[in-house]
Amino acid sequence: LRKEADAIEDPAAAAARGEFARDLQAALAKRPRQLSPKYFYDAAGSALFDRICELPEYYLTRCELGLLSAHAPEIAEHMGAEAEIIEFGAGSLAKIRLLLDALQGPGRYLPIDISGEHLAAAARRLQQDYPQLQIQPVVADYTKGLRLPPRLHRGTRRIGFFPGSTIGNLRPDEALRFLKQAAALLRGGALLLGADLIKAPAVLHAAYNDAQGVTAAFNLNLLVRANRELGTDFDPSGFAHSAFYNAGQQRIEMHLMSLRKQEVGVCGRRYEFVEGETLHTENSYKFTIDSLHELATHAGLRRGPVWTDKHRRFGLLWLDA
Ligand code: AVI
Repeated sequence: LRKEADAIEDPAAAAARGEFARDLQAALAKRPRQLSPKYFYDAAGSALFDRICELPEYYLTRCELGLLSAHAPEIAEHMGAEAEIIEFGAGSLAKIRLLLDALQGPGRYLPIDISGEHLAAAARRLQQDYPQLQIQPVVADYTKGLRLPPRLHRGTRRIGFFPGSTIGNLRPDEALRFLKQAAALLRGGALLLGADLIKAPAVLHAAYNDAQGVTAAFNLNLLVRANRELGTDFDPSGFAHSAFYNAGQQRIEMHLMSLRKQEVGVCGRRYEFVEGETLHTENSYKFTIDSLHELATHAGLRRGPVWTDKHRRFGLLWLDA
């Protein structure tokens, strides 16, 4: 059955699976063991992330939605009419709705996401609610060289939207590369960037160690996904979710920690985990407004207005490209 399914798998899915297998093997072969967080987002992982956004401890989404709805008219004014909006890592397309409600008919909306099924379903729902809007979903890994369809009209302003502090999941060198790429793609327009700010470690810790265990399920789903897609034999009950604030690096680290000595098979190779050994699955960097401006300036973006909540938990930055 597996062979038959492989035979009819579309080439893009097969290539993605091959990349996942190679990256997982490379991650397990080195020390410390670390894998890109992009592998969290299969359909189940994307649904779990949507649940994380609703958790009482996970203030990021609520804060950002609050900022977007409070300042949407002002943001819309900066965007101007007829601009096209390009959202990087668009997920379930909830945040853009706040801007769309304030904008008078953007030219076009291009949501970019790595999870094709999730994006297609979200785009269909959005289209139902905004029938006049031209939506053109792009399934791509926006951290790699990105090619976009040509501008709608010559001179159409492109506004990038990179919310959710997803920038924090990139390594600092990747974040800089991404911003440089965004500056080039958006030249003449701007980037609206949402980022989580440094705060009391206890608040950060709670956001990634929720009482309902949704973040733990999100982290462990990586192993379930590997078993399903790659035929690995991870025992998810043999691993525990571990998340903590690394103050020196100004980041939350998420790991999957082996609860015992065990061996795992990945595409014909076996890898040993000793008790307590981890697979580092995600970094979530936290910033200051100054550190974000410094990064953006380095990438060739120019600082514009900043919106933040009264506790300065989250920042929304306008950066001219
Ligand atoms: C998508 N990203 C910004 C989330 C974050 O907070 O770093 C992913 C996440 N990981 C655990 N909880 C949420």
